[in-house]
Amino acid sequence: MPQPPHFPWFVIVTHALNIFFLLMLGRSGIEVLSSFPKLYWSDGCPPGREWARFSKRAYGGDSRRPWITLDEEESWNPVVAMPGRKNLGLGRHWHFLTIHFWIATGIVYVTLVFTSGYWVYLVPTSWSIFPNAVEAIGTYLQFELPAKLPGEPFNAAQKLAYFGVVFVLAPLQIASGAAMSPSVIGRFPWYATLFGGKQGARSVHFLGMLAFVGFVVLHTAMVVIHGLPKEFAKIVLGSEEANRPLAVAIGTIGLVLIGLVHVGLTVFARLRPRSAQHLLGYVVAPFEGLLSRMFTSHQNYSRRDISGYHRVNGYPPVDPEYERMAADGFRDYRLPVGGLVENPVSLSLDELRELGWETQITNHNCIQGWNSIAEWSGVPIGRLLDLVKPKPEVTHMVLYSMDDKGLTEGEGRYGHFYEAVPIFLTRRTQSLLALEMNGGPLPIEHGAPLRARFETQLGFKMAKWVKAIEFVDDVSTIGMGQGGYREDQLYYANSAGI
Ligand SMILES: Nc1nc2c(c(=O)[nH]1)N[C@H]1C(S)=C(S)[C@@H](COP(=O)(O)O)O[C@H]1N2
Ligand SMILES: [Mo]
Repeated sequence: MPQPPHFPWFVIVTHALNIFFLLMLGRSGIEVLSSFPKLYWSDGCPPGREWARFSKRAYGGDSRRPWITLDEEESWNPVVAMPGRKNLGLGRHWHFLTIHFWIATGIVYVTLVFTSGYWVYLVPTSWSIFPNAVEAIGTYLQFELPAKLPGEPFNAAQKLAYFGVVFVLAPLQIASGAAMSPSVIGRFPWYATLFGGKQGARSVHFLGMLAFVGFVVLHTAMVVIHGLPKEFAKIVLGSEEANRPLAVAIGTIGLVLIGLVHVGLTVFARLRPRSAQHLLGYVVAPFEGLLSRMFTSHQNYSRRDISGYHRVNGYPPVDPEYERMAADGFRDYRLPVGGLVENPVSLSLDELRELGWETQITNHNCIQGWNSIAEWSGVPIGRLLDLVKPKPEVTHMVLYSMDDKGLTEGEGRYGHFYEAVPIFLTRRTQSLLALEMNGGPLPIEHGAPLRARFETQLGFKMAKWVKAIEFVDDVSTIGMGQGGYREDQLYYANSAGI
């Protein structure tokens, strides 16, 4: 086979795309981090045990006032974060949208690397690459340029660095990213343990991001050291001998365009968040929905795994009626279940218990990034469905909650919490209406007297303080019509499998 060109077209194109995608993944990833700017090595995120904290505020599990994890969110600048200023929902949308294209680009690149024979320039085939790379670095440190490997486009240090980025760092980011998805770790709990748990995966993912940043900084510095016009000629026009001023002009215009597109998309997301949510949702939602459909929860942690402290999200209801009910142990609480059903009912807690009882120890994944393991006991939702018999046209089960966010959350939010859950999730294993937690009655802050559990979904779907349940064939007339309170007010995705 003839030697492939040193800078073939596919390297030029995928390199340019990567500049755009990595910038997007980095910025949107930073947005995700801003919603819970703390990193842990152990699941449960024990308060005070973070190994890194990018926030001045520290909360303790022993705080007197109940505090919620939305209070831990930081507002970061849109220059760095995409789209910035506390928009986790859209940050995740941009991240997941970009992942589609970044992975597709990677597949095309790696396929062409191997089918074109380009791999010989990229994949070291001898251990001598290590001493040679050390020698090359030594040469750089003497302010000289090391020689290229014979007949190849790169010196040993470059070859090793590029190999590491393509075949170690990028796959590690993909693998650690997947280990944070509730549907993946709900179905394959062992997978997250490869990274030391979800928090380990989150920390590895962050360190991988830093490695990418480090690589980009060094790589850019090297372009300058090697001679920017020459390097641009190679990566823009494919050859050192190409017209260098032309290459610099095209390359510079390309970089400016990438910057302008980032600015444009950021401004769009900030000014028209609902349009951005919908537009991005077209691409992201099928992917999220597929994961939720493919995987059911098979979690079976042991009592030893239960987290010592379980974070809270959402302040409990503050109305006197709730406080009165709580004071007498919810004795006269009744759960109305209606909508498009054959047999509407209204059940007391004792009547609910008689429908069936299950206990499970599972991993709770908040969209913000923390997790916690707890034991939940209650009624399998399938039993409730057997009783009320939803009609065939039903698409969602809607859980209405007692907490009015306008009274507790601020930030311009208003209205009662609710979440609509696709009907296929309700008959899944480990889908519960929980009445107990860790062997005792459900505590007020965790949703007493009744909260939902969907163990492959993000936490925000698991409505607490459930007031009523309705089966519907259309969610567009409920709340702001986005399928849930967090979707309405925080632009979260409607499906919550990743
Ligand atoms: N009614 C109601 N349910 C809710 C919320 C809320 O604010 N109100 N927050 C949700 C979110 S974002 C999460 S992560 C979980 C947190 O459950 P926990 O407080 O028991 O840990 O509850 C979910 N259910
Ligand atoms: Mo959450």
